[in-house]
Amino acid sequence: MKIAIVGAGAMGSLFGGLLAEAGQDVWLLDVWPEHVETINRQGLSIERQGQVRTIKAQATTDPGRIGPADLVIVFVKSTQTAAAAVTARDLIGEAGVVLTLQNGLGNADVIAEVVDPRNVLAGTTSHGATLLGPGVIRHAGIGATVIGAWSSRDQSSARRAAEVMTRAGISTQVAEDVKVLIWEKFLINVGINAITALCGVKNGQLLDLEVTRDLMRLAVEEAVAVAKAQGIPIKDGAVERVYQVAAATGANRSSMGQDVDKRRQTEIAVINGAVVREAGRVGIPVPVNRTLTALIETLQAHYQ
Ligand code: KPL
Repeated sequence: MKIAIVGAGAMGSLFGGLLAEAGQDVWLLDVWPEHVETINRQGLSIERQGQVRTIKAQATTDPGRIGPADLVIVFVKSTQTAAAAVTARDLIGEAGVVLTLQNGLGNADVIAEVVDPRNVLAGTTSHGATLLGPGVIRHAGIGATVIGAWSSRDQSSARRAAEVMTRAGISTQVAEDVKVLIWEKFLINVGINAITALCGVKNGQLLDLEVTRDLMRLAVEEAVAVAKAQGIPIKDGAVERVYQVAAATGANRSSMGQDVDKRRQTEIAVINGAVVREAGRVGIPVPVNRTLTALIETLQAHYQ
């Protein structure tokens, strides 16, 4: 299968690298020339539990070099989704499909404004990865990946993609209703990302103090109330699940924490900012998410 990864940061490089290692025809597309050149010159190095292996892969900064792809996986930061959707549409031609595995709410809708919605797949992944430098990533954690058709009932493309990903060691299931799954992953990011970014701590440190656990709980409970008001059937125990993920990824700095550390624009608009937006539609007050959003927006507007 010919696969293009749009956004070869940590997660894009991980998925692209594993798919290339399994023999798929993979192209990594990224805007960082040094990363692209290093991958083309010496391969993509993946560190996992102290062992490093190097995978031969093709990378480019120019989508025009790739040609029609059967599957395009979008892994850009959500601030870049609209532009990535146009690139993805041009890459799939008539027959391909676009899969988003990005964090946050709204990415699939943004892609489906540009790509025929019947050709859009969406999902979540719990793999963890960190970009260590040009051409080098760390595979920090293995977790489930679940995908499905975004707005069609035909799951055949999702099944084909899941099969190829599973053969590459990315164990992937197909789900009928990916919207609920995306909300469930979203709740994890609502409870963890902004607070770690603002406090300069790792995910696990959020659990050290009752006052921090309370703040996480309040942010997540607001988001659950919004989901329920929109008819999204969130299972009981959402706050406990967020605590469990914080513990399981305890040594990680969240993606928003890494963004703030590197003075990059964050995904606040599709995480706590999305809670504020969605809450406005159903008339629910969400002061904790509003405050977290305002603090991150202020912080990122004043990077030196
Ligand atoms: O998805 C994540 C992120 O950092 O964006 C979690 C699950 C919180 C892991 O760090």
